[in-house]
Amino acid sequence: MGITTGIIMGSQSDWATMKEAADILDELGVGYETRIVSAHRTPDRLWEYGRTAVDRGLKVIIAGAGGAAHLPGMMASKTRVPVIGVPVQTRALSGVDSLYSILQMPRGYPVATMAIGAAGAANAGLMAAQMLAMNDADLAARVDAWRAALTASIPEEPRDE
Ligand code: RP5
Repeated sequence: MGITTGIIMGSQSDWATMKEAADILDELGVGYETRIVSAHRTPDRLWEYGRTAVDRGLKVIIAGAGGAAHLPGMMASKTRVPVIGVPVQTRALSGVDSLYSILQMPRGYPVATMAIGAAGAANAGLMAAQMLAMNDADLAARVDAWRAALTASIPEEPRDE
C-alpha cells in the first residue's frame, strides 16, 4: 500500500481532530503520512512539502488548521496536488475563524473546504478516498461497502435512549 495521501496540520493540538481523517483512511485501506506543517511557525517546511508533493507521489493532501488557518491555502498555492481543508474548531471563535480563513480562497487556487471540526476531518478522509477510488477499483468497492454499511446502520424509527 503506497502513500497517496498527506495529512498535514498546523500543530500537535490539531491531531485530535485530524486523527478522524486518519482513522477513515485506515478503515478504507488508504496509505497516508502525517506531518505537522505550520504556515506561520515552519514556513520552510511548508514550502518543501509543497515543492516535493507531486514527485513524492502524493495524490491528495488533507490540511487541517485553526484560527488564522493559512496552511491549506498556502499549500494549494505551492502544489497542484488537490488540497482538502479542514477548519479546526477553536476556543475563541468556535472555528468560524478557521472556516473563513480556509474557505475564502482567491480565484485560481482552490481548497476543497470541509465542515468545522471532527466531522469535517472524517469527511476529508472520505473525500480523499473517493477521489482516489476513481482510479482504483478495489478501493472503490471498499468505499461503496463503507457507505452501504453507514446507510444500513440508520434505524427507521427513533428509540428512547
Ligand atoms: C494553528 O494555530 C494550528 O493549526 C492550531 O489549530 C492553532 C493553535 O496552535 P497551538 O497554539 O495549539 O500550537 O496554527
